[in-house]
Amino acid sequence: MTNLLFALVALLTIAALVQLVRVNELLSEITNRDTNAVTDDDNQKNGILSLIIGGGFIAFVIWQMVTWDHFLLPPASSVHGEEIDALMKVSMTLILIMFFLLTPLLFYFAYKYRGREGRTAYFFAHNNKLEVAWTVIPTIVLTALIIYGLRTWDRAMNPDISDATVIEVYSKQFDWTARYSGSDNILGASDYKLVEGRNTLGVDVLDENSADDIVVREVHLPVNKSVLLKFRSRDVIHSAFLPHFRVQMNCVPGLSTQFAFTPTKTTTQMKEEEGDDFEYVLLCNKICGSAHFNMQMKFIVESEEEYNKWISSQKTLKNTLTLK
Ligand SMILES: [Cu+2]
Repeated sequence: MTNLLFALVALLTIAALVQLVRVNELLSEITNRDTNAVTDDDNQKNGILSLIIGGGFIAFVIWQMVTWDHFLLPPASSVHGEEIDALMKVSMTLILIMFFLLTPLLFYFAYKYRGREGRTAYFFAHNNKLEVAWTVIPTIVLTALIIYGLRTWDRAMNPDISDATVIEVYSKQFDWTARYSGSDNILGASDYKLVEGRNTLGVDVLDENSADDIVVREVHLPVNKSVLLKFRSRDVIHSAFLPHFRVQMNCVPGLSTQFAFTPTKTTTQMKEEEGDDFEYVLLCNKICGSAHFNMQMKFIVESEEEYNKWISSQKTLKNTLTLK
């Protein structure tokens, strides 16, 4: 019913506009004047409007930057994250300088060179110096930026993982489960066909690497130690997103993906900086279904002693699932 009303309003609006144009046409016939002709007065009005809209737009951008700044993420809490932040800062600085330089000029020129009776455009065909300048300068700046970006990406995606703690992050509609690889640092084999009863991850209990694996619903990490997350999905594509560590990776059914990083700040440190209710979270960043919004898991970064104490208090799979 509401949709029908909307459609009716839209239809009537169009009809009204068509009638207005028709009235205009009739008027021009009666007064013997071309109402479509652009006059100096029109240009003057449009020029000033351009100044007002341009100025308003830039003011709005500045207002957004000031008002919504606190919604931005705090500085990265991982080694590669700091490099990504630096890259982001350089890119954004360049973009903002160009924006605040060019946008006011664009609107000002629209006003300054507005049409006026008797004024003709200056015919400017070619200038080699200008052509070279606006080709070479952006080429140099953008090439440098791309090389810098590729090197940062390469370092983030290919870190040394030789002594990283291996943890599986398992996604399904609509929650996360993690599996530590235990004292051998090797995850036991798994298969979706083995998902049954309490074996929600489909771990192969006959694989000897499974025995010391630890399944948890909250991930603890020791600070300043490399961790390798291996992602699996049971049903649809999910996306594991750890915003504070600048980590994001798709979890794809039938495929194993991974991401390694090193946390640099403990949860306690972050609480001191960001407020008592701060927690590291793993979120799903793919709209994967109706309860997608609620798909999250807590991550806790702590000192090595605290971590060791916690992990040794957790039950291994040998103790939770029956091993034959
Ligand atoms: Cu999801």
